[in-house]
Amino acid sequence: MRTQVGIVGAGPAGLLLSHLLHLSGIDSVVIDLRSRETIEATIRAGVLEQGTVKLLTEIGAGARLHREGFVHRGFEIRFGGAGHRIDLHGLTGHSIVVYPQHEVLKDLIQVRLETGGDVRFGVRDVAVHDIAGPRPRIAFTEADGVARVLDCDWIAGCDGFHGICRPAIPEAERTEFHRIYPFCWFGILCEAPPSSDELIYAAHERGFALISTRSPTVQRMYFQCAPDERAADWSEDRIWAELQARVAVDGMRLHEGRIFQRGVIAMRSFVCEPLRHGRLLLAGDAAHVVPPTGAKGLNLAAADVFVLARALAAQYAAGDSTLIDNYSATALRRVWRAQHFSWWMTSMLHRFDGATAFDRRRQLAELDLMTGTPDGAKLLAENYAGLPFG
Ligand code: RFL
Ligand code: PHB
Repeated sequence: MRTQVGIVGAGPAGLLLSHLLHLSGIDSVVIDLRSRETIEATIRAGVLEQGTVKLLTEIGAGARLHREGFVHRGFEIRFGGAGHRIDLHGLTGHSIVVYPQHEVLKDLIQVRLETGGDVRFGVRDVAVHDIAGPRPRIAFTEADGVARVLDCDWIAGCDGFHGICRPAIPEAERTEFHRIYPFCWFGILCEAPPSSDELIYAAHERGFALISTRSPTVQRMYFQCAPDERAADWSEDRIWAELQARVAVDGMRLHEGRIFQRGVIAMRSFVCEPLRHGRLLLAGDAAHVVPPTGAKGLNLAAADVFVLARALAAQYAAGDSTLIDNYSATALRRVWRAQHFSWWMTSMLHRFDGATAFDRRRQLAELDLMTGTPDGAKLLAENYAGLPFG
């Protein structure tokens, strides 16, 4: 088998890259360990930046997102017993759209298959070979048991944080930057009407909480928990008591309902540099991870592959390698800005064990600066709505 770009991973990065390449006349094959059904049912991100929405719209994958997604022109930060609205649209001219990642994936898989895309789900034994030379290969076993070798010009490692592409780069050729946070998020989905028209990020003495949404009848909520917390140990009453306590202002109560999905989510910051080794190009979570507080992970994956697709198109169309040679540096600049923002939101909004009374007062002063001054709010809004792509 042969293709121009072999793509490992059918998450947001891999599928979006494959379609962007197709629109530039470049062939690709996408392979993924998971089945299509599993990919389309896994609950992850919820917030799309304006740049991601624009890109999905331009490539013909935005129709349902515009019909079913919720446009939010602002969000709220709660602390010190009061709510503070960040007027995203007023401050930046941009909004965000709340539309779940698995719905984005359904839309991308559909457009990719409708336009003749080659996406192979449920493969196993994936390995990449000869990545430093001119003819890299991907070996894998198809879902039906047939062993394959895919010859490529380039391999895109879009296989997420636990994938095999990044570790295929010799250790001496990459540098990894890590931060693990001393807490996790307890995430739930529940059957209830929305409690608020906009997302609520709450910094409470008991810890952080986030109120998000999925549909008029399903809500997504999170609260900061200990790293060793076990989701099964919590009764529904205890979960609701914790959420209600953390978001309480002026007698406002969350609408409660049956909790039908729950899980504990690790919080980490991670970057691998550079994003290229020979003919292997990393994008998305394979190369970097952010804590979910800034809602940046999926959006960063989209920004990476936007830059990467443009670079590969210049290489194929005109033999111009300038953009591909600069891919890592170009993408990493935005990656580090998003790393900073995600770390900053996390530091500002969470309770840290061992924090002193001074630390807590300083945190409140920072929240006051960011929500209570026009310059602070604008900085927050610009970063949350998303930096330009490319
Ligand atoms: P993915 O989505 O992890 O996809 C990687 C794919 O590669 C496959 N794979 C392999 N395939 C072949 N061979 C192998 N050896 C393979 N190993 C792995 C996997 O099966 C998978 O299908 O990476 P990608 O495409 O880079 O996309 C990244 C995003 O998924 C991630 O950053 C976001 O979900 C992060 N995130 C959020 N991002 C946002 O922009 N906004 C949000 O509001 C937001 N909220 C979140 C989040 C992530 C969360 N969790 C669960 C970590 C909220 C949560 C709770
Ligand atoms: C979500 O809706 O899942 C969500 C929203 C905002 C975040 C993280 C997750 O910052």
